[in-house]
Amino acid sequence: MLSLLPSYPALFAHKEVLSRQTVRSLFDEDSARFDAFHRKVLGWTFDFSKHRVTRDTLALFCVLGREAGVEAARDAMFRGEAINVTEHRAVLHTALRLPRSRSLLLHGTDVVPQVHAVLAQMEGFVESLHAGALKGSTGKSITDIVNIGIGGSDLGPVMTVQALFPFRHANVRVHFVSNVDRTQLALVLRERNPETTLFIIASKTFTTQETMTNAHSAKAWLADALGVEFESAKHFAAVSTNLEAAAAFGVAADRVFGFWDWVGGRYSIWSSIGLPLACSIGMQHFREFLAGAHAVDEHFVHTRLEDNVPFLMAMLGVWCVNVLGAQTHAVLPYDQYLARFPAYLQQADMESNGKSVSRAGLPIADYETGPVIFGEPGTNGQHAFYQLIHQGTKLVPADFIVPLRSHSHVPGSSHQAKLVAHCFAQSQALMEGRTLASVLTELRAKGVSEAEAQKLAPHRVFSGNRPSSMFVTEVVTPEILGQLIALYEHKIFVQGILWDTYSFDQWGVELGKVLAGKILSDFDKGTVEPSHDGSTQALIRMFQTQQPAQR
Ligand code: G6Q
Repeated sequence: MLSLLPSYPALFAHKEVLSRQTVRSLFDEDSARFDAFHRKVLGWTFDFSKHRVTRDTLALFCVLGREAGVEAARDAMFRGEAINVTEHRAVLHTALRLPRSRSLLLHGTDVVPQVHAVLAQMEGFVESLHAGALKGSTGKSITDIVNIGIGGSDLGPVMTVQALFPFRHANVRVHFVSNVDRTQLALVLRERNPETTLFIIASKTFTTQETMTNAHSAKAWLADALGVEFESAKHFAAVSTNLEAAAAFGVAADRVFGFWDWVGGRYSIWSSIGLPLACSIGMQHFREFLAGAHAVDEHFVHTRLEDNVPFLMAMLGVWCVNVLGAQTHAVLPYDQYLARFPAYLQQADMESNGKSVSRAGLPIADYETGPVIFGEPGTNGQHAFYQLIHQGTKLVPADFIVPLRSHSHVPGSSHQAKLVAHCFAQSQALMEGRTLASVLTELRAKGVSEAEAQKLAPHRVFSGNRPSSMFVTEVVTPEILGQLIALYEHKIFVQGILWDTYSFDQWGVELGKVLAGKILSDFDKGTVEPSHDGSTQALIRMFQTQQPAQR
């Protein structure tokens, strides 16, 4: 447990020492502060110099990481040990991005050839699609792919297809349906031509209620439009570990793309769950995406902790949450194409480390685990929730993510310069703040009366000293995006080690599913199970009064 590590108390003593200084004063004292507190990792520069840290803090981070056994835990994951203990599984999303020349034995079998066989199968499918050779049941080429999946079978594909939109293939459009709310399916289908639409049913288990409900509705939509005799096999593909269930649904064997139980849902974008992305950007780009992530794996495995970026990201998070008291963490991409990156990370991080029981099964009572992750693209967020980050009572550490070049730049346009200026300025403002004296000076200079200046000034003060990291790259490409996601994956992994949680299960999503089943059974039977609480019973009756219209 984190609180039992020998060096944990030293972090608090160190915080006291640091509290005599601000980050601004640390910059004033040390002209090389940026040099000491940034790292380059592949195509990214990670600047953490605006955090409340010194060289002593970094040394403590490394001591703590070694006491927690981060390196040994990392190596066990990469070796394929069953580190997902509560589900008795290995955690090998890193194997999905291994080059063909490598091997990795799991229970005596090399998984790398299996991984590359599925990649080859994906390649065949994607090439036929792009060539217009995939035909629907009326003989027309497929032009629109609709991915039906939820959670890990949706968020990665949605985020990456959007992030890499500039790399899309001209002949294909990719759409997503995840919610069991029929509105999402209806909105996607109203613009589609059934003759040229193919659905990918993406479900690791092929039993998820939302996904199967949408899949059956999609089949009914096709049958309505094309006649009940339409060739279903020409309009469906499936991505699943449950090959029998996919076949039973009517998906042709060569269009079922497998993956393995050692791939967690929220870590599955690298597997055939990435098929919608491959359909959008093509296999060459998809392989570059995998290569980007693999390069980060190599960095994570082979770099000493002092320079190991996922490790440093993780320890800065632990420092902010456990020592400085942060409850949240903002993810702020300054790239419209990365708009869904915060939502993607929300799942990756909060489903992994939103736990309150230690690996030994004991309650974690004396320290906090994963923070609330939230965010929106800049500059929009600046006009919405940044107020609280700058002047609220809470400490909100932030990650700014910014490519210097935009895919949408046109000569003479100032959009990108303004976007980047705002990004840099926000992290500067959070760190520097603004003193009462400087606000008063400005108000007086504007001719505001002394009484009015004294009244207004406190509202315009920024405390500053608020930590943020800056992730800078030249331009987002498949490889660069692969690197970014992998950096965060390994950060989450390291934090799970520090917090002593099992990061690769998600039992917290189960109870609601069970209770929904009971409520649905009440809806079906027209009864109200007396074991429900009074509120739930009343709510069930409210729906039942609407039922004739809603069933
Ligand atoms: C992710 C979770 C969860 C999962 C969905 C969809 O790590 O396991 O979000 O991805 O519940 O599950 P299926 O892919 O089995 O439909």
